[in-house]
Amino acid sequence: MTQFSDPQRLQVLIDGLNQFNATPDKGTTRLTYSPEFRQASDYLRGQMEAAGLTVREDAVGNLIGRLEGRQPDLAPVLIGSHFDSVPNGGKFDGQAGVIAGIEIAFQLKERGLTPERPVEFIAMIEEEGTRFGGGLLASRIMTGKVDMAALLDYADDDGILFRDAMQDYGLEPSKAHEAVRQAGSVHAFLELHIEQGPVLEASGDDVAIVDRIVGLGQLKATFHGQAGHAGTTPMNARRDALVGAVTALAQLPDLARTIGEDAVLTVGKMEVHPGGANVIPDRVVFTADIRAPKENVVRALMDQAHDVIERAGGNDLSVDVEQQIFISPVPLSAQMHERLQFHANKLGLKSRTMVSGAGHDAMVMADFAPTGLVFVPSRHGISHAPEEWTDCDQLAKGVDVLFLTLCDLTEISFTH
Ligand code: HGY
Ligand code: MN
Ligand code: MN
Repeated sequence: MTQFSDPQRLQVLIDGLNQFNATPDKGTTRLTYSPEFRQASDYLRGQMEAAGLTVREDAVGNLIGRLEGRQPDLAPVLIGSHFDSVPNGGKFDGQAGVIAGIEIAFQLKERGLTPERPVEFIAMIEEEGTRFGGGLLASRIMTGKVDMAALLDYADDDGILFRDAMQDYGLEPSKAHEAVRQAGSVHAFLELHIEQGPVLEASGDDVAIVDRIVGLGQLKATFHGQAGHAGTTPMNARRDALVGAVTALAQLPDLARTIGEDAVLTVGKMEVHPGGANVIPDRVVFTADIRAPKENVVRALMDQAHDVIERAGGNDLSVDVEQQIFISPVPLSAQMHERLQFHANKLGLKSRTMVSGAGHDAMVMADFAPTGLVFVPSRHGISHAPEEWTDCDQLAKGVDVLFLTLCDLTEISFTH
C-alpha cells in the first residue's frame, strides 16, 4: 500500500504545536487569544511558510496558509481544523486536522505539484467554545451565521469581552466582520479529525468517512439566590442557589435516558458563587450540552431540560436559561463522501461510514461548500482528556485520503 504522508514529520508537528500549552503537566489547554494561542499560531505560521504557503491571519485570528493555483481567481479548497482546546484536553483534537493540512502542503511542495485552483490550509479559533461559550465560532463567523456586533460583547468567565481579548491578541475589533466569507467563495472544505470515540479502534478499520453529524444544543442556566452566613442563617430562611441547581442536575441525565434515540446530555461546567465554604451561594451557573442524531429529539430534550431547570428554582430562586447554540443534525456531501471513499479504497485502507457524535467545524461548513470529514482512530476511544492519543502511522493514513482527494479536487495529476 503506497504511503504518501510522513508519520515522523506528523509526530514532530504534533509535538511542536503542543509546546504551546497552559497546562503541560496535565493534558493540553489552549484558549483562544491566550498567550499560548499566539505562540501556537506563530509556530504554525512558521511551518506553513516552510511548506511554501503564503500565510495571513484573518480578522478574527484564523491562520490561513494559501497555495496559489494555476487559476488564482477560482474559489479555493479549504483544509483544516481548530487549534483551541478544551481544558486539560488532548493534543490531537482539532490539532491533528491542522497538522494534516500542513503535511499535505509539504507533500505538494516536495512533489512539485501545483493545483488548478488555490488551496487554503486553515487553523481555526474557538471551535470548542471553552473561552467564549457556544463553540464552532470560526466556521460560524466565516459562513455568516454570527451576529458580529453581539460577538464583540461576548464575555469569558473572567468578564473579559471578546472585543478586548481580540485587541490584546493584536486584532482590530472593528474589522472582525472582514472574516465573513461570501457564498460561493469556498469550493470545498475537507477536515481530518480524531474519532474521539471507540468505534474505529474496536473495528480495526483504518479510517471512517463521516456521512452525518449529530445535532447539538447547549443551554446555560443561572440560579439566583441570596448570599448569607453558613452559621447564622436558619435552614428555613435560606435562598440557596446551589440547592436549586443540584435539584435540576439530579433530574437532567434521566431526561436523556428516557427520551432514548441515542440522545446524550452532559453538565460539564458549573460555577458556584461566591465560592466560600462558609457562604450560602447566591449564584450558580452551569451548562447543559445536548446531542442526538435526530433534530426533533434534540429540540424535545432541550425543551424538557429548560422546563426542569426553571421548575427547580421553586418559589425562592429566580432562574435564567439561555440557549448558547443550536445546530441541526447535518448530512455531509454525498459526492465528497464518494471521493473520499474512492481514495481510501485505492490506498487499500479498511474504511467505514460513520455518524459523528462530536461536533466539528465541518457541520457548519456543510451548507456553505461541499464538505468531507475523515476520522482516524482514538486509542481506547478517549478524548477531551490528557490520555487522548492517535499513533502517527494511523494519522498518516487519514492524511493520505485527504491528500489524494485534494489532488482530485484541484486537478493535480501525478503517477502513484
Ligand atoms: O463538543 C464537541 O463535540 C467538539 O469537541 N467541540
Ligand atoms: Mn473537542
Ligand atoms: Mn475538535
